[in-house]
Amino acid sequence: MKKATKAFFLSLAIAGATILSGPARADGNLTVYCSVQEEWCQLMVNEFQKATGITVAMTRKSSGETYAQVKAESANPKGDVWWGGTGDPHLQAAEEGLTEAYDSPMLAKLHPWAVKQHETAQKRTVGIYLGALGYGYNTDLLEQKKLEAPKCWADLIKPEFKGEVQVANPNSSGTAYTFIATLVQIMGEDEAFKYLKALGENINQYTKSGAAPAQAAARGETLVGIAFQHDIVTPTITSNAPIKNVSPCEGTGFEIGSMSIVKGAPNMDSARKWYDWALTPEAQKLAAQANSYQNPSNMEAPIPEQAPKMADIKLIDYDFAKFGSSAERKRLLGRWDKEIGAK
Ligand code: S7P
Repeated sequence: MKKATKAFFLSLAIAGATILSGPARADGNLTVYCSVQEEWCQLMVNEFQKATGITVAMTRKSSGETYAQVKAESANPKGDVWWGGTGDPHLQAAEEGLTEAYDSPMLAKLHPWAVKQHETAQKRTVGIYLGALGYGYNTDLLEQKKLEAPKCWADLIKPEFKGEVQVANPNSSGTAYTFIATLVQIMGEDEAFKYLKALGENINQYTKSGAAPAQAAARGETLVGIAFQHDIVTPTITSNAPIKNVSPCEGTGFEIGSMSIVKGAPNMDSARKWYDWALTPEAQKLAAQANSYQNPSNMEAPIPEQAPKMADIKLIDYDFAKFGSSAERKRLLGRWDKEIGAK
């Protein structure tokens, strides 16, 4: 047989064998829904692929949006792991049976707050990091506008801040839901909604993503951005932005950033491998490399030196079981839509 003909038959045989053996083994793939900043999502994916050889398809969406996607796909799940994002929607997904119970061998290495999140969710989610809520203001704009520096939540509803404040929409953003739940826990629900209504007068935009207001304040597009404090630190490191971080004087809420395996995940073995790996100190150290400065949940993972110091922040005793419950989250979002969002 001539060389070219031989090569032709050889390629046919290889193609046939590939078709007969079917697609790549399901466990060699993984679909991750990621709810932190894109840079961190991408770094995690790259390092996991290197460490395991598993091919990862990743989509980045805010926490509320990912919750909605997991729910919409529940009859025919497409995602395997939901990694990152505020804990409340992960707890809601757990309660609604959208995620899978799992006991990772890494649990013993985690801080008690991360394990408590796992227990609250009947093992269907786990804490991966901690971050406090606050706001940042652009120091150049503050000086230009000759305004006194805000220190408290109460300052943000003053008339001089009209049109100067940005926060996300709580339907898409876990950060913004944490904000509402924080106010309700500090002020009581009716006072909190009065506050949100007054704040509405000063809001220039309800963004989709929770970190966007911090980035906008860093760029001088808004004077104040309400966000997690670690998201306010990031632009000071990446672009030396003139933004000052504030821990509000009344106290503030915090998030237990969480991770869950989707119920009926098509690639369950790979999902568990990701879950165990994401709880190692090596994986958690990647956050700072991607300019994300939360407090990690593995006790052996170092807290980045740039991370806001939790001990210096007046933290409320955030009731995750209540504010992560399906009924409460639905009710508060419904009330926000009716009284604030629709206006
Ligand atoms: O940027 C990191 C971070 O703040 O983003 C997560 C957040 O839920 C995603 O943003 P949304 O508010 O848009 O949902 C936080 O968990 C995380 O610390």
